[in-house]
Amino acid sequence: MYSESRILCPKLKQKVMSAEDAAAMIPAGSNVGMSGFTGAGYPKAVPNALAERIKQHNAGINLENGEKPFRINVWTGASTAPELDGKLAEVDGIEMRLPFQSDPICRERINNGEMNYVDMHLSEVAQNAWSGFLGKMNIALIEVVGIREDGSLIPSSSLGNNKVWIEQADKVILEVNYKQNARLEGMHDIYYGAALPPYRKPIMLTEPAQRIGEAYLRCPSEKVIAIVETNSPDRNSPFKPSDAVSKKIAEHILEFLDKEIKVGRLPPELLPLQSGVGNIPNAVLEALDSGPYKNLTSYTEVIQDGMLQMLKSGTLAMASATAFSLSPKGIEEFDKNIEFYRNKIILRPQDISNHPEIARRLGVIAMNGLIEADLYGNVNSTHIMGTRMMNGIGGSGDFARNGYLSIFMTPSTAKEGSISSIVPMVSHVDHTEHDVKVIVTEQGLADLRGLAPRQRALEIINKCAHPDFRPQLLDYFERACASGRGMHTPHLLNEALSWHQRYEETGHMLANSK
Ligand code: 0RQ
Repeated sequence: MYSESRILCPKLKQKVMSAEDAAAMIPAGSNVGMSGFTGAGYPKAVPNALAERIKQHNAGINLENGEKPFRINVWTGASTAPELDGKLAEVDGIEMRLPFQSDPICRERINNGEMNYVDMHLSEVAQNAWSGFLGKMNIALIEVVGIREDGSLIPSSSLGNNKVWIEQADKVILEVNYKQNARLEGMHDIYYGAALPPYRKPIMLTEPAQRIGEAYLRCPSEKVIAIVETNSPDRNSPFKPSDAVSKKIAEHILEFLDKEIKVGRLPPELLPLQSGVGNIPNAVLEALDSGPYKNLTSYTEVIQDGMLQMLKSGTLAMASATAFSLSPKGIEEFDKNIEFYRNKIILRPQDISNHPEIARRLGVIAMNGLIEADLYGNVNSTHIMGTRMMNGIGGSGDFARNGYLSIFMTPSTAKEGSISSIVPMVSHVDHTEHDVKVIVTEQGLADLRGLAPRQRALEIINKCAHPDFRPQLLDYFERACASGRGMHTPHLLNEALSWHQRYEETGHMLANSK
């Protein structure tokens, strides 16, 4: 099929088969651990074939006779792509999904109550699987770049939880993707020293550039039941060019970092950067790249286009992550110049890329998006109007709580100005006031460090809220303070969530909107 085989292990060569035959080996009700993290390194053929099998099976069953629909539980590293999450969700083939997704069809099923979703800190998935909290893993379905003579695996464009899935699963199905660049070989660093308490030792990683593990995934050949050869690219959408709002947010962050350097709280090369995915984080990276910085490092989850650009210009000396999350243009750039990037990027398992101990030791500067923040600095990153799941907490909590600086950023309004991102009380909490150090909107930056709750409220209203919503926020705050109830964190309990209620009833959060 291909001019040069990437399956060098003679024993495993005999296991090559079609995606349909491999999918037929996955029983209904299985817990399947799949590779994939932010649209990189996910299996591309078997999930599709499995979705087709599920569709046919479910069309032929009689629910009234007690026949059960064919569904599986899908565990991954993080989000995948339409070929995996989208296809399986379309045929209603997912019973339970963890730990992170961003697929529109999955989202709809989750919010309609048709799919269970366990939204977890990404650093904790491996430990939870090891401990047995998640149940028994039946099958690991992993994309790799190639299989070496000794049966070890060359990982693909993401590592995620692949090490743990292979260790935990009874059986392994591999997809060897010829489209992935063969020169990814050697870019991974897989730590094999992790253990459960009480046998856990410190993970001695003291600099982002340090290697503490192995370049290949160990995989007992006898576990491998099928190998499918594929030739498809990772699918990610292009980034939107920075708009005025994201540029303004980036400007505020740069000004803040400059000030921190001037007063000696940050070194000139900053501290290792963690950056969430999306257009605003990418705009911040672009802005950093046009600043005076040199030799920065990153200790993050995902390498996006902005980081490639920073590596190229020398702004960034190296980047540690668990996955790529590149636009089609970014993939082209990476493939073209892979020799340049290969020794500047290290991909690690996500329990190491997001490890709380390491994030705290390195003093990461965490920069993530939010959906809404409240007057006191609590942040909701996941739930629209308190009930509807957007994506999930992902790695934001791993870095926000353990980083040296935890910055959250958002436009000050959503949905054409009808929603304020700053509300009296968040309708769901992902990051508590104790973990959130800085909030930034295009209006300005609120530095919450060392402030008591009422001081934080004024800082957030005055610096971050959109002017249309500022008077209504101040009015709420002042009446809460005057209410004679607790003055530490003043609230009017019968009004705290009234902005959300009003939006759902009238389509606007302002009390007197037309
Ligand atoms: O919806 O496109 O339909 O208009 O939410 O909002 O402003 O485009 O921002 O794409 O950066 O996402 C928090 C979701 C922000 C993301 C979140 C609507 C808004 C739009 C998206 P439309 P934006 P972003 C590393 C770190 C958690 C995971 C994480 C996220 C859509 O950053 O998933 O940080 N974070 N991981 O209109 C109603 C509001 C709203 C709102 C925004 N208050 N009410 N709708 N929207 N605010 C990566 C990993 O962990 C893998």
